[in-house]
Amino acid sequence: MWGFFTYIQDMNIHKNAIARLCAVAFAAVPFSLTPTFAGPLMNQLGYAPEAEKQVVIPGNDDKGLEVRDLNGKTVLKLKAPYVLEWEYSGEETQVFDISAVKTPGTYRLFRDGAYIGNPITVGKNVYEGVTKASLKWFYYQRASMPLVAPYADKWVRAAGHMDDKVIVYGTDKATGGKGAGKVIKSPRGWYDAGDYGKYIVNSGITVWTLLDLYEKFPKFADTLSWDVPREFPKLPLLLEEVRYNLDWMLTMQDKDGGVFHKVSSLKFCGSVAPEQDTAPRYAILKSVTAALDFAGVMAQASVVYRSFDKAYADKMLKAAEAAYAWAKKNPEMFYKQPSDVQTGSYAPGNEDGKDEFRFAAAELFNAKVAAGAQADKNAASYLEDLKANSFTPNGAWWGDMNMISAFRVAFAPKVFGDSLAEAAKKVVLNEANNLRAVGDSSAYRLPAFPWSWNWGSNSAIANNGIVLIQAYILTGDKSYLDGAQQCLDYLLGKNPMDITYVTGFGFRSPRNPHHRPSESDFVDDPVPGMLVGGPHLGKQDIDLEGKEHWKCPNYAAADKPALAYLDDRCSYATNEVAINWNAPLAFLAGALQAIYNK
Ligand code: G3I
Ligand code: 9MR
Repeated sequence: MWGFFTYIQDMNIHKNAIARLCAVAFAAVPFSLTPTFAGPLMNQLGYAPEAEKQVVIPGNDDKGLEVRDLNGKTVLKLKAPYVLEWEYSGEETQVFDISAVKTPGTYRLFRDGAYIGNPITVGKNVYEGVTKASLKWFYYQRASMPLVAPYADKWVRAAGHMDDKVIVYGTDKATGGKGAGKVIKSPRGWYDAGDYGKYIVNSGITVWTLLDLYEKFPKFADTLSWDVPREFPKLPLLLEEVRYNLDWMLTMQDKDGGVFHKVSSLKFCGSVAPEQDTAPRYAILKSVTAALDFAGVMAQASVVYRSFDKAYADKMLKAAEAAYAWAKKNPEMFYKQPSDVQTGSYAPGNEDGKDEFRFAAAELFNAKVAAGAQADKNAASYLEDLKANSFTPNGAWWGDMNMISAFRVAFAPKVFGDSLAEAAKKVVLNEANNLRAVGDSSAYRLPAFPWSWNWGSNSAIANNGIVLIQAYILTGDKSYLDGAQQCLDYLLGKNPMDITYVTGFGFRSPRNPHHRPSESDFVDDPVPGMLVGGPHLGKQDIDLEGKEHWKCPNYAAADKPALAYLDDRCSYATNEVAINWNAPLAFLAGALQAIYNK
């Protein structure tokens, strides 16, 4: 269907026509009534034998629940539990705990003698597939190279954005405007999301999360394999994929140590394939957040890659130190989107800088120690900077790297000293305790706060799960692992939409993500393994300024955050995909897979 839009694009019909067509698309979207699915709502991919298994059924009647194996034998009978109301959907629900079902197999649920819902799988490797697919998706996001068979399966495409003639945009106060207009090479890297921009800030939390999955579960990560062309066969596959983006990030550093904020065209292109987007591309401005996110990730990567490639590790550590030095000289140079640039900014709400300084200082000190350079004067200054900047309890997102720095320090008392490590551990466990308390008492058993329901809410839930995984590793307390399970269960089906929010997985999954390669490829199935942004009340994608709501009554009228989702390509506020959303999904699914399959 979306090939049709591409065809229109090729006919150069005015861009607004595309927007109007989106309106029509909203009107045409076959919509069901507000989702009050009879349920049962559950993790549609199943559960590990020892995992907590909870089934949510909207409603409030007194019927119990029966679990039967495929031979029809009843293995568990439960009475109707108490009824709770979920503030984020307005539903009354009943939660049935079927954790006692541990024998691997497939089961069915019965209520009042009737079979309800989907089959439930209990087994050892239920999250291996989604972990691999969510990691392989980064290959599908690669700029500057073609995706070919057999690796890309039916989603083969030509190379787009070689980025070998990227124009430096705008004056550069820190170097007296010498940068403007020069042309640089900035190839490779991952497209950020449904668009074709490449953004340093969003690469920061994304790369950190993927490398931390490797740091926390190296043996598990080494068992993962997916079918992609190999360029560095001596590297573990996960590290080779991340290197594709690290290589691009290194091209974004200027001679003065500063780091360009992003590479993109000046405006978003239409729903076209990468090779059809031929507008000039720019390296747009430098920023202190880009410099610090770059510094933190390069320092982390220098530790992770050191045993595989010392020269590469040394290059990254040197780049990290230069970026940090530039940031110290330009602490207020926050990104301000120029008026003629309309691509993503990763800036509003991110003009604090303290969290990025904390993140970079922690990673740099850790890297200096790993490189045997703790006596170096720079190392001492990184530690001083870190100590001068106490931790705050906010959850991790692209605009707040604090929790990421707390993860680093909490796990390394030998590097940072007991008192700093204890302070960091306290921040992590405090957040985990708050999440666990909400998860264990909410009507959907979901560790979510009111502020989890922003643009990209699914990534907020995944990042909440990561806090709980980190707390489990720090303490061995399984209640944290159960909380992480609750987060993954929501993303994979235990939600009011009764879908998994990951393309290509589960009984029902998103079909129309806001993802230009999927919209323009004449392949009906979207690229698999992508976590869509998820519901929230922002509705930035609906023209609400005094005009009639687009004909998508449930989405436009939704007044509860967990219901405000629309599986439509035009809904970039709820149905786009992004690298900083897939990374925590891969971490969460991978961590549960690694822990339950030790
Ligand atoms: O932080 C405030 C919070 O205090 C407030 O309560 C809340 C509700 O008003 O808003 C929060 O700010 C939101 C911010 O994300 C942080 O969550 C903004 O409203 C919201 O507009 C902003 O959305 C960002 C979106 O770009 C639009 O700028 C998303 O986080 C960000 O993930 C998304 O990123 C885009 C890239 O720019 C381009 N590539 C696609 C990518 C994914 O959509
Ligand atoms: O495709 C763009 C997506 O990556 C961004 O997250 C989103 C918000 O910045 O904007 C999308 O581009 C839309 C633009 O904002 C408005 N006109 C339609 C564009 C394509 O849907």
